[in-house]
Amino acid sequence: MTQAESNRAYAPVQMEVHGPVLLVTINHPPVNALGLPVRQGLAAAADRLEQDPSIAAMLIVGGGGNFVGGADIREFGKPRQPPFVRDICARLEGASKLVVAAIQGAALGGGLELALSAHYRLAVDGARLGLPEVLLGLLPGSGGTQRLPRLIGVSAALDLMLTGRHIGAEEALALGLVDRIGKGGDAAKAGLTYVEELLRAKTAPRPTRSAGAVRGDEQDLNALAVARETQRKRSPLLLSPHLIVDAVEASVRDSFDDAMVFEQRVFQQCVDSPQRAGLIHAFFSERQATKVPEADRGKARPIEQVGVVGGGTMGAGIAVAALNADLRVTLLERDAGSLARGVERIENVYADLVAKGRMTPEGRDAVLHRLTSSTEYAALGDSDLVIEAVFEDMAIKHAVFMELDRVCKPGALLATNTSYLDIDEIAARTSRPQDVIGLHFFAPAHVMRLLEVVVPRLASADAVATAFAFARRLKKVAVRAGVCDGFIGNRILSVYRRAADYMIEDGASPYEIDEALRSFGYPMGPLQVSDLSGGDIGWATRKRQAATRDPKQRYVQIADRIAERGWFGQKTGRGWYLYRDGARVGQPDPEVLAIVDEERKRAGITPRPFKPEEILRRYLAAMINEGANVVHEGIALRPLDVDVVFVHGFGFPRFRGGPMFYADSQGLGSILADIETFAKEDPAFWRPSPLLVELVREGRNFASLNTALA
Ligand code: 3H9
Repeated sequence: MTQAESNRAYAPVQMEVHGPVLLVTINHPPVNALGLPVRQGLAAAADRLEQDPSIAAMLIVGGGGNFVGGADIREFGKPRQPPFVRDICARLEGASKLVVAAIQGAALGGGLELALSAHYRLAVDGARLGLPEVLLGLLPGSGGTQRLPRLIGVSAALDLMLTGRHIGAEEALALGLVDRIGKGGDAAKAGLTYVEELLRAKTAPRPTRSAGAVRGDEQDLNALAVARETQRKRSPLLLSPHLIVDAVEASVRDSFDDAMVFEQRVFQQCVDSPQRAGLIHAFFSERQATKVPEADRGKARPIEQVGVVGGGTMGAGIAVAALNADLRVTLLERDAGSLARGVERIENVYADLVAKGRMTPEGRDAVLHRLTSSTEYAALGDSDLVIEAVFEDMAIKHAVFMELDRVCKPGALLATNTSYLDIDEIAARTSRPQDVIGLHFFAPAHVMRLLEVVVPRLASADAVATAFAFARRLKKVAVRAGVCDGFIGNRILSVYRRAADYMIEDGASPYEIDEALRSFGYPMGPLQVSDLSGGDIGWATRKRQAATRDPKQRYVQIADRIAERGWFGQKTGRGWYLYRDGARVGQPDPEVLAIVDEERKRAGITPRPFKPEEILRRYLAAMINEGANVVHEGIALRPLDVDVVFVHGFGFPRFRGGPMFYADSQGLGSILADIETFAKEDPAFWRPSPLLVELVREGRNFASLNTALA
């Protein structure tokens, strides 16, 4: 290959002439994002279209399987450099020659906006179209808020922009978003045929800005009003959904050019917001978390057959998660009765989906066909992976792993779903500790996306790589954790929950705690969560920890007093809240407040008022400080791993990026100052993490540790 040929091969935007058609291919791995080199290439292609008299039309396609994954989101927050996507779009739309986009793979965000500025669009099977900017705290900022409603109508455009959902070629055709579906999967080939056809028919350019689907009638106004009200209820703290509605309203109210000015203004407002920074941090962190040293070194083993030991809530949920990933599953229980109940739990999940119309009976049967069940360990002999989800008792786990060691084929990955037990100790009971790992699912296991991959000392790199590949197959967000009591999530949880308990005993009502956390963006407060998951779970943990608890450590007994009454939350009709007549939303319970009062008296505490701001500062400082400890000890590889765990497993508001990202945004100095202030009243609990102290001393932040490893 000559140098010229090789330059051409690696150009982010390539141009090839096919008769009268200029074929423009965007080739910028991994997803053809519209970074500066792509924008420059597209601007050059627009020049060529305008200037070359032998060219009658332009066809834009993406190379490497995707059209365009959107703006290059690494560029947000940095100085913007022209040419801008919106200007390129305007030039293409205004071209006097025909511009066609042929979409293969993802056409998302700025990628779809580019396609919207073409005069005609074709999508091949498997294409995914969408404007997911809202998920990144943004709005479509290259004309999407104006062209999409004009093309497909206000209501459909609002739906796509406010959910950020991806749609396939068929739905895009039905909505009028594309004009044709190309068969065969090759966008360039199908696109060239289409352009030739359009040229033969002497089809004129058709600017989307002049499309007529915005009518400004009652239906449009009603769709806007409904969207506004829905977002007010659903996302009161978010900025971009509300601005999206405003921008679409501008499409109804203003001329295209005026509305574009408005779009640009509100887009910039989103770009400048901390929510955008938090959401983009969350996006990259999820991907970064899967980059662990062992996954590079090791080789993932194939997994098709999964064994699940234990058919309780967790085991059944894990089985469903594996079945949903097209895997074959064998459920094992110790006796026929438990096995039947386990299988029933799994069947119920699918029965529910069928009842809700989200699955056909045939689809359910096909899934359940891949499920087998047994009470004999021998049935797990050909499993590639076995996940144990039995009672949290070390002796029982030992027995299970000794059996697995006996029956499983060599190379099978043996995983425990324990939430806190020492996996090194479990591994040591087998003759193959290199194949033992923790796969810590969160309930309900088929719904919650977080999976902690807990890596014991002797686990092989292949075992870790296999666990991460398995997580990807299950579409889980996997985070590597080291072995300690509670791993990343539950260990940190136990500390900030203590901070909450202390505040309750010192004078904050449980309901004030929940309210403060909801106002921060949590969907539920910690006590509501406790009621939902069952107060008996935390009670059992506290009883287990009692033997090893430092007797000098402050211990608040309020939760125990509630649990002792059998008030375990929603399932028993009362817990921290009262659930009258099976209600799912609890009411504050005066009897709980009386228990709190009694306990304060017993502990000799005179209650004092807590402002919401103080509640948040204490709760978050405890979380961040323990997060720093977890990173310091190597339990989490990086601060971003803690962020991913909290966003996906513990309801931490995604738009705040995660606790460690949030700490950086507040300034680590102020978090440390808070901890030092709180330490004056309880130095045993409020011990600044050595890592936090070090970072503050060096004027660094948690992000500096993310980039060091990225
Ligand atoms: C926007 O467009 C604003 C406009 O309205 C206005 C201005 C024009 N930029 O997910 P994957 C990286 S906002 C930079 O594992 P998949 C990703 O980090 C944007 N990088 O692959 C990863 O990197 P690494 C609107 C990006 O096949 C690698 O690509 N667009 C971008 O499972 C592979 O990613 C979106 O919100 C990007 N835009 O899924 C779409 N996208 O290998 C966001 C990805 O170093 N992207 N990367 O870890 C996606 O949804 C998925 O990545 C996609 C591919 C479906 C495209």
